[in-house]
Amino acid sequence: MKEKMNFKDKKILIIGAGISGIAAYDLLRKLEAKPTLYDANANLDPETVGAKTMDGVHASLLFGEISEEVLADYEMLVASPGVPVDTGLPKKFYDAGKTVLGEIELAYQAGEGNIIAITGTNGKTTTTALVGEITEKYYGKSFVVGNIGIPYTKVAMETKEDSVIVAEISSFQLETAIDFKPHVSAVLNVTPDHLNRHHTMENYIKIKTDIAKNQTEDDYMVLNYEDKETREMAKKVRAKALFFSSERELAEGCFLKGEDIWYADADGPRQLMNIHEMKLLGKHNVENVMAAICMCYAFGVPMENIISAVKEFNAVEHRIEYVATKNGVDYYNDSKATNTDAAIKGVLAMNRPTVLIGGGYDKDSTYDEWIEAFGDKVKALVLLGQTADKIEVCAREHGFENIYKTDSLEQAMETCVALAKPGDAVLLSPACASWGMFPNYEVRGRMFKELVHKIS
Ligand code: UMA
Repeated sequence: MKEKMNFKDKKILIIGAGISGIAAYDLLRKLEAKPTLYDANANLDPETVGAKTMDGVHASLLFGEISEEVLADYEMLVASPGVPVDTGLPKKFYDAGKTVLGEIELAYQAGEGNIIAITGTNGKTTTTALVGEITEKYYGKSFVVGNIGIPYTKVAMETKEDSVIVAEISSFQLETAIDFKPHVSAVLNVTPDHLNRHHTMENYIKIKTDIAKNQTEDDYMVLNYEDKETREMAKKVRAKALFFSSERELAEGCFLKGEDIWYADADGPRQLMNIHEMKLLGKHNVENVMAAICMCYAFGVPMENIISAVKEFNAVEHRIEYVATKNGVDYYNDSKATNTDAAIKGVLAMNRPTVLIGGGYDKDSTYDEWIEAFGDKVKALVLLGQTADKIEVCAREHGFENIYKTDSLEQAMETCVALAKPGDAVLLSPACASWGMFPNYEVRGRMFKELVHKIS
């Protein structure tokens, strides 16, 4: 085991005063470091931000411009996930040979326990919540943390040697991992996302593969056999690869055969359950379940406990979440579809004519495949946000003309209510991040749900 970093008395700058930065600040204070919480947004109110930390009005805060002189004073940087690390302040720290770490590494250094770490372009949150529930039921307690919305740093001090930590880890968070070593890792799938930050697909894939960079032969990496990129990862890591497949029988791992989920290992193949016994919908969720089975079984949870927990598990909020039926129209919140791949799954899950709300923050994505997936199902596309024009152009290129552009989610909802007929569905599945209009996809999803409930 590598020696843990010592933070005591160190002057550490934390960049980003969101939930990750606030939790990092408190953790560093508890570790007797001397942290300062910095945010590029000069308009933040020190009192409001200070009140979120354990130091209240006495919190050490810095907002807006920061001089080289002040910077030179800090020996370490903790970067929040949303902060790009190849430019700006992080680059300055790297160039000066100083340590840059993020939420996952800081929590790993401060905490203890056995880690299951999950990444992938899509399905992370559902799979993390499911693995969290399976392990919680079997071990009595598990810490479910990370990109799912609870900073790992927030609970790190509560973890013990025998704690179970289930962490959803985004590519943003993996970039700043150093010694972080899960016992079981998973990369569910890799499709283009966040390329404005990671620049190339090669770089994005490398970052995802790095979830296993410190794993050894005693550890496990769960991978999707049907995703070329994740299948290839098995060759690049030391961990024992464990595959799942929705397309073929595997000699070892979890697979779908007809409508049944099977598991095979040295004891031979065995049938585990029928897919209709689970409450989650869609093929992508069968894959998430199979990944969770592999992870939990490798971690040591008995198979019968895994299967009974899988059967009880419900969909996660904001992921093709049924909201209500109003005037014969079913409303679905898929705000978590922040990229085209996730949004395609949202459209495919609909089984009726659909009025689709799309658009948001521009991540340099292309929308062709999403629009091609509309088929005859999407009857109208209601657009909002920065990407509205770009999506409109793309949709028209693909011959889809029934497009309505709006300036707000309220206006988009009014348009949907006017367009949808009894028997139709209205689906918020934007294929874009929410940033620019909302702080995050949860706020966007909740606002959508509120608007649905207000329809008379
Ligand atoms: N900021 C700067 N400088 C910058 C960029 C941002 O100062 O260059 C400041 C902003 O002004 C803002 C703060 O940083 O005040 C926001 O920090 P943040 O964007 O890291 O957001 P947090 O609230 O700390 O939440 C982060 C994750 N956010 C992102 O990755 C963008 C949350 O993931 C995560 O749940 C949380 O930490 C706990 O780990 C959200 C997300 O959208 C859900 N993730 C992306 C996704 O799922 O696609 C990756």
